[in-house]
Amino acid sequence: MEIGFRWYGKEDTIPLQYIRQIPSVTGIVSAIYDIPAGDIWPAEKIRELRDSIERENLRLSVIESIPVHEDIKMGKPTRDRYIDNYRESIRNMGKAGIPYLCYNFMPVFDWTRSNLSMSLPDGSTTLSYDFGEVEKINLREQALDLPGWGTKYTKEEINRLLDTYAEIGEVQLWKNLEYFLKAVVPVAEESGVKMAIHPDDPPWSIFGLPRIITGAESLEKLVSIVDSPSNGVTFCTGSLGPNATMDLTASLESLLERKRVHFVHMRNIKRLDNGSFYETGHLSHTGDVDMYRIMKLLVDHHFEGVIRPDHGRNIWGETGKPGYGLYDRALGAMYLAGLKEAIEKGK
Ligand code: DNO
Repeated sequence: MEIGFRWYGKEDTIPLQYIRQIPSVTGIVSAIYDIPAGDIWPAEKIRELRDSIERENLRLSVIESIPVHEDIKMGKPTRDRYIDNYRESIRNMGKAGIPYLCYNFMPVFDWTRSNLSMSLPDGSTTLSYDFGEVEKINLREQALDLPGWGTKYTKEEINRLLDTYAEIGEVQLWKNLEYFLKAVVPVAEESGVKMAIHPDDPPWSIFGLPRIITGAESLEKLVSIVDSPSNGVTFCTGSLGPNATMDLTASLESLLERKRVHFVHMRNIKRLDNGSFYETGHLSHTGDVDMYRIMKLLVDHHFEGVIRPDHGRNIWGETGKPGYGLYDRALGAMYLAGLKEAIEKGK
């Protein structure tokens, strides 16, 4: 198991040199951010990214993410062209020797929060999700721009997307995912790349858009669609944690037994009433995710993939990209390394 750290490329305010100084971190999780969704990632650009990381004595372990073009998710006739491009990007990743690819299949919006700076009693701030508040948002009336979405839409575009996805619904979205996986997983396998879908965050439908990667059953269903080690999951404890009905450890164990977990996002959340939640520090007792049990399963199953501390709070006056400051994520990495050492040596 390798401990990785997400880095947003040269634009990131956190330099690789700082990440290198976090004891235990050897892997970098990154992406190329200036390629439009749907275009091919050229081999040369991937190599450049890889080499810039290796020059700092780190390694590019995971691509998070190559975005899946909306036409693929919607099953439009144009999808085949974008799927071909995706396959080519995977081949190029393989040639550069990058082993893991994290992606998601969330319609239109990636992770969603209602507050980016909720105050905690210790004076830190964190990301939170108020279920009622998000329910009240009418996207047809109100423009929104939240982090993680990467794309801005006009009112007309949003309306068109909402209408199209309302027709698609969950059943068809699964079919579109299946079509995509059947086309790309064999190429990933040939290329030595392991794909790892990221669960929907939060794990339920928002703004009337269908969302399907929401819990234990959907993860099992996903890995069964194409029976290949290249068709796996990113087990994100903070995305799945808000699903109060899910037994995270049972699900992780089953997927580890099937050897389909390639990447783990370690993040803790605290559930509130009615589906609301906020993100806590990484330590188990601050939230609802038992990080010790997650790490124990990874160690016991000789997990060979990559884990990374996920979103941190803003502490020590740090400002910056929501969830992706240096300090709290570095504390998270150390906590995870400590858990790992204790479990390994306690055996
Ligand atoms: C949020 C991240 C997600 C993730 C994508 C993967 O912090 O975990 O944005 O990168 O969903 O495709």
